Amino acid sequence: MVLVDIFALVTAVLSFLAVYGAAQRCLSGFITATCQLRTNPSTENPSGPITGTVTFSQRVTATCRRLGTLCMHVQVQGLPQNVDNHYGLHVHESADLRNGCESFGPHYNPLGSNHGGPTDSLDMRHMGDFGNLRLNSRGDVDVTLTDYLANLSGNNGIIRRGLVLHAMRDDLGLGGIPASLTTGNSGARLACCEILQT
Ligand SMILES: *[C@@H]1O[C@H](CO)[C@@H](O)[C@H](O)[C@H]1NC(C)=O
Ligand SMILES: [Cu+2]
Ligand SMILES: [Zn+2]
Repeated sequence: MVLVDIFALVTAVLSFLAVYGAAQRCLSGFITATCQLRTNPSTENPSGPITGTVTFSQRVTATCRRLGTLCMHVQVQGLPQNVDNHYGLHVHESADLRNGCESFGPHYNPLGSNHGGPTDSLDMRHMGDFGNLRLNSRGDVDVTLTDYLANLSGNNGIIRRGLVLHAMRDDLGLGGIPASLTTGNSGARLACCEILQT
């Protein structure tokens, strides 16, 4: 009799732990996307074509529907040098290539903020203000970036939006001129692509 009760108790405790443990861990996977950067068809790049690939990944917990930090692996070749070899990188509103990268519209800004830098809080930056890429010693870009704010999916997700690489350094909103607060004064659109889920 006592043995049976102990057995029942142990079984109850174990099944509680199993259910509770699963709920705490959640089921997790990754959501991934890619973007194939190409030279802006409406600008001429004297140094030849720009090509690049940005692969995005973000952990997503299926039962909790929480997203982790956004990771981006960015590779770009063929960038022309500029004054300090910094190039602004942002998510723009659309990925409409009808007029090259020009028809991608302004920075994707669902929260109505001013332009900023990646470490700024959500009311001080746009969703895809990823700051600057820098050329490495080989003259290209191969970096892994993380972003604490942007999500691939869900409300205000960046999939199907446009990614733009600019001709100049993004001043991260600190330049003190009107263009700082909209574009970081980062100049022409050198290359762009659509962020597509993979
Ligand atoms: C990103 O997704 C998480 C849910 O996982 C949400 O809490 C957060 O508000 C989202 N971020 C933005 C900027 O929408
Ligand atoms: Cu931009
Ligand atoms: Zn911006």
